[in-house]
Amino acid sequence: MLIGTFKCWCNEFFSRIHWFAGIILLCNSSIVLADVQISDGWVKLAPPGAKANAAYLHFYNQGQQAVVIESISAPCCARLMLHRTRYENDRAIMEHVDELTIPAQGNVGLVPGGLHIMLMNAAQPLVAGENIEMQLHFSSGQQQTIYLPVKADGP
Ligand SMILES: [Cu+2]
Repeated sequence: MLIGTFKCWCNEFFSRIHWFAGIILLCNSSIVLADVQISDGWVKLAPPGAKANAAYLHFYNQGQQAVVIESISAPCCARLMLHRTRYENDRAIMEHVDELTIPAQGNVGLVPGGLHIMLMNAAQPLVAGENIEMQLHFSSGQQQTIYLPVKADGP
């Protein structure tokens, strides 16, 4: 009788463990994006009247699989684009970039003069000191919200 009770308790205990394990697994699947760490993010305050602001940040993918950002959006602005600045005869040319791949355990830096995010047609002029909310849209279908401060000069 005692053994039977113990067994029963034991079974319940283990089924609870399974249940917890299930929750941890569920959590893990949503942590996939937390594999991407963001640092040194900032939005450069454009001169008054400018229709676009550039944003810079650093991605580090600590996961074992490459991560692809397909698009970026922000409530502040009609459209966000990924750009790469390239120099031709001392002239800076901005090219549209379709998607951004962050290799497994790799870094991608968006910096002045290189890759950057372009925030087009802000509904209100951006103000130094405010934080701009952006959504990163990954090829996995997941999203990550980030906040980047607006600054007049550097990060
Ligand atoms: Cu640009």
